Amino acid sequence: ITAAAPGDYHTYGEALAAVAEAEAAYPDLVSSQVIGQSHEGRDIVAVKVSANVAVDEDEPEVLFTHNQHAREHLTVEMALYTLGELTSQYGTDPEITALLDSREVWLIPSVNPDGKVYDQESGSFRSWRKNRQPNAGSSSTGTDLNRNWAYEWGCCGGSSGSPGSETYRGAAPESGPETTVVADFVRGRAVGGEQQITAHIDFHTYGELVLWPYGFTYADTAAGLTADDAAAFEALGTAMADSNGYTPQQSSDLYITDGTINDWLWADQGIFSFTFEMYPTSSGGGGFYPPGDVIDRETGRNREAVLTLLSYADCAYRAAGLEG
Ligand code: 0X9
Ligand code: CA
Ligand code: ZN
Repeated sequence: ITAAAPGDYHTYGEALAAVAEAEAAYPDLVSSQVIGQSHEGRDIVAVKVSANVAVDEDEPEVLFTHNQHAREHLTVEMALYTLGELTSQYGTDPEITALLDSREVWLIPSVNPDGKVYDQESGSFRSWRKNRQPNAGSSSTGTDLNRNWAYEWGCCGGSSGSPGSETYRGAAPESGPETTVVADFVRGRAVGGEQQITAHIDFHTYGELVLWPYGFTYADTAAGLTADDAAAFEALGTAMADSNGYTPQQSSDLYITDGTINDWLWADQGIFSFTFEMYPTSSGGGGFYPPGDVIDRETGRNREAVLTLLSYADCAYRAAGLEG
């Protein structure tokens, strides 16, 4: 397998340019906004895609987050694929047309722009994972944003308190500015006390997995996660995995994590929140840096899974045959 070159993937700047192009080409469908800045001051952008995009309609909202981990560049391509597919197929594909007529989609193509730039800016990739925030009293840089969320932060041996670790949880929950920006955006989607976002995927690489909460405990049910909730997660996660060939499992079955976005979005915000680990599997395929010629195949591979999540955004329990 040929290793990827940094030029095989959109840079942060090129990704923002692609968003701006989509917004210009489809002004009734696409609207982007800067929701805050990274540690180094780069814009973190959220892209809304829906019919009548300028109006906040009373429709279920679905969030897709990408690139919490710097080197997982394929996930940014996934955001651009979804944006391209939804826009180009609206009014042509009946399923996409019906979904954009009844849902509001939010894409955050890069949660960690500083890390992405750092990983990609020199002639060769740096295998960087965390953000680029300095740590007081340490020469090590960076927080693992996916250990920095404010639910059961650092509870359970699923993160590290050492700044040099790849899974450093940060000095406090939401100490990473990028975590706070996205968490504030989510909190801001509550209207009259009701969270409008009902479903979410956080895209990572790699492993070809569909994962759901909790990550902090091996227990199948726990505080805030009833048997009905767990059944809905499993049914919807399995339905999505049936379409892309990934392996579905509770995230703790992979390994214990604490302070992840999935656990916070579910426990604190009541959002059906999944992690997708994209191509490749753990053996072969180029690891974090698959060659650019797999991008179309491996983003398009998730088309049906994304549409399935959108279709159940009115009631995830329906996937398990439950009323909710
Ligand atoms: O460890 C992570 O943050 C994710 N994997 S990655 O290789 N992209 O870093 C997985 C998080 C999902 N949660 C659990 N596995 N508990
Ligand atoms: Ca709408
Ligand atoms: Zn990751």
